[in-house]
Amino acid sequence: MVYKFVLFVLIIAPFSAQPHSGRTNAEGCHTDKMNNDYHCHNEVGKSVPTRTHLPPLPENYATSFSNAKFKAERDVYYDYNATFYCQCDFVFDDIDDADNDGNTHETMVDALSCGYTPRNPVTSTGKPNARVSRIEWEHIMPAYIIGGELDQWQNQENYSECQKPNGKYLTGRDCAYETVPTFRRAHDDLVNLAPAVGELNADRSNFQFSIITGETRNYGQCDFEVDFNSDTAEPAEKVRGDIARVYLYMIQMYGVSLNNNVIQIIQEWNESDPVDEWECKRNVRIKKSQGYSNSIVEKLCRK
Ligand SMILES: [Ca+2]
Ligand SMILES: [Ca+2]
Ligand SMILES: [Ca+2]
Repeated sequence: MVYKFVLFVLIIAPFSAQPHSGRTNAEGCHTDKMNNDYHCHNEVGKSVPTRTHLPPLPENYATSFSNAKFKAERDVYYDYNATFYCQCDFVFDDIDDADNDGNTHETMVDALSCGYTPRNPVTSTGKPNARVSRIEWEHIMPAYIIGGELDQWQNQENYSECQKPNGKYLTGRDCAYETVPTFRRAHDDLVNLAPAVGELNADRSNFQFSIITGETRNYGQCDFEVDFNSDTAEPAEKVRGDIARVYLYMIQMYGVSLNNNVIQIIQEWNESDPVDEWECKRNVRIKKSQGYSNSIVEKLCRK
């Protein structure tokens, strides 16, 4: 526990060091009424947001995951049609019916725009793989990493609220979503959602990000690797910082804990890929749409 706390201090302090006055309790912590935040101070007086209280739920926060996806499309990505990992062009509505299936209301990825070649163009049953041409809203930090350790996720049959009228139980993820408000908020947070090619979202699954030896190109020119042996994925250099800052935010906002190796990688990625215009713009739009956004990005964009 102490180790975890020290780690937290080391990670978060550089982004949030805002010394201020205020009476602290025996653990050096206090409630900051102005910011509606409970946090602690280390020995050099720097603010460390070991957050146990989230800000009040903003009025305009997503009311469900489908509402979050709707908000992401309408308020954030309406004029920025590039997928997160591969920067493939896409449209939200395939009005030209590029795949000739009669559906003009589906998302459509322009594979040629980014040199993407699907790893699995057909499914195991021999049908065209629908996930290669559509975008899906990727949880940059997978839902499993956010809430997979919750008892509601692991042992949903202990929760009567998670029993359906037919006697069966919700999946662990759905049970956590229905019964743990903090998880629900984290799950629907627009900061953590980005449009990705469906196949990449599927392949990445809930794998942790890491550096993978070599540069295997399983997706054509798209610089994205998935190692199914070590359950890890390696994103392109230009999105590593974006990912890192989402991770740092998820730790700070929702108290997600990660192992030391991952922390080290995200710290490096935060340095090697600094914020750019789009990342800043995205963050401003998210704040407007859901009431709050990534304060780490906000500060870096002000510099
Ligand atoms: Ca179509
Ligand atoms: Ca790579
Ligand atoms: Ca970047």
